[in-house]
Amino acid sequence: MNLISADAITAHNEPLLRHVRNDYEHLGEQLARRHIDIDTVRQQVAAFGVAIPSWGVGTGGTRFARFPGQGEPRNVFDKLQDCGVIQQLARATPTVSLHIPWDKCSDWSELRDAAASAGLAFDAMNSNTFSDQPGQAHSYKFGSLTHTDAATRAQAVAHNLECIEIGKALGSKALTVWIGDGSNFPGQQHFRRAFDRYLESAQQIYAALPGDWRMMLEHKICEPAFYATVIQDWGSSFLAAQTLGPKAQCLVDLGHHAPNVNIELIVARLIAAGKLAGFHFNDSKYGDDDLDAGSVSPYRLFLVFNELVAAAHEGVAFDPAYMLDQSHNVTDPIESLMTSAVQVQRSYAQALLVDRAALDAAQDANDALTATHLLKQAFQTDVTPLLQRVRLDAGGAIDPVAAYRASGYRQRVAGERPAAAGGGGGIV
Ligand code: PSV
Ligand code: MN
Repeated sequence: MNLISADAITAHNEPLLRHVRNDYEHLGEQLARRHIDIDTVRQQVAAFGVAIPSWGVGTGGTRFARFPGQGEPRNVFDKLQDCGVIQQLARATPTVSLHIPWDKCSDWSELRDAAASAGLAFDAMNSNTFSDQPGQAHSYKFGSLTHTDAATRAQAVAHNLECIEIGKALGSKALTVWIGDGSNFPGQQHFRRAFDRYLESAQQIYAALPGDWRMMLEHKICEPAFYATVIQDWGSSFLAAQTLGPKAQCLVDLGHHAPNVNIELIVARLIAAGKLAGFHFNDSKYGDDDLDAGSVSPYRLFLVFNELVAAAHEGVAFDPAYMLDQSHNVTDPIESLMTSAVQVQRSYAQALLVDRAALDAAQDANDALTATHLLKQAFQTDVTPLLQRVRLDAGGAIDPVAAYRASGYRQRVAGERPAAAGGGGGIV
């Protein structure tokens, strides 16, 4: 795969090396005063990875319009190449999550080899029963896994089973199920019966999961069913996961909650119940805006990681899957995804800096001010030199966006990939 040359990355890094060395040393001194060993934190951060959604490298859109970018990927191989560049420069995204049928191809072993040559592996598979595909026998206009018609439900189940088969060929270990099912009018749908139908369909999918796979149930408060979605909130998701069994867990997409909902509290509850599947990271102001992770509320992202780090620190066994899920409407997707991956990595690094013993003591003493100060102290620490060092050690770029722009990659692929059509509503 034609990525960015190693020489170009070295040329970018060379003049910055001295600054990274000095800044890292300075940060190390600051952290040492707080009894934190910077090298230990660096190793933990270096082991962290967040998956890229294959659909994220294409330009997104809204219900109103989509404005295509230059050199958009034409197929799953182009998408993998873009993901390869992201990983090459930012070194925080070793896996890609596919969406079927958007990413269908004729030879899965060829795709697996292509991924390996770009230094990538496959994360969770995503099924799509929220839109109709050409030639499909039954429409999902009124639902899929919860449809009133048994044949439509069977078709949706069969699609999920196909996703599992593809995932097996690619080395994936999880299936993420998000449905758009629900209702747009009060009275349109019998709430309890629709949920029962969901369980019945999901049970058939669950039964087909290989022993070492997980089924990740993704809830969403609204859209496309704006009155009520069947898997609306973490409560519905949790009920379903409980009913299905241990391989079913709840996936938290940060954009799928009502404004002001305390997402980090939901995360804590799911960890405690052994039901946290993982995350789709993005940010939002109003709803499922799919803005870049941490672009609006970086503190909230940090607070989510604070719960994860706290649980790990306390020895709770859990293994969340991390993925970005964003729609890039006005930026180059590669730049947004690199920036978001680093933002997620940053939040993790900051959460590792929380003085857990002091926080425990402040909580036990009901010292609210000290407790919240301890979180702020970690959040306000600029860990940039640590992240730069992690990228450098792994062969990445000190400043991924600058290196990417200097490489001319987008201009190159724009010459190879014909311009995509713009026009009407895009994916969300
Ligand atoms: C739905 O809004 C969602 O978050 C699900 O994860 C889908 O798979 C994805 O977005 C599709 O864009
Ligand atoms: Mn999502």
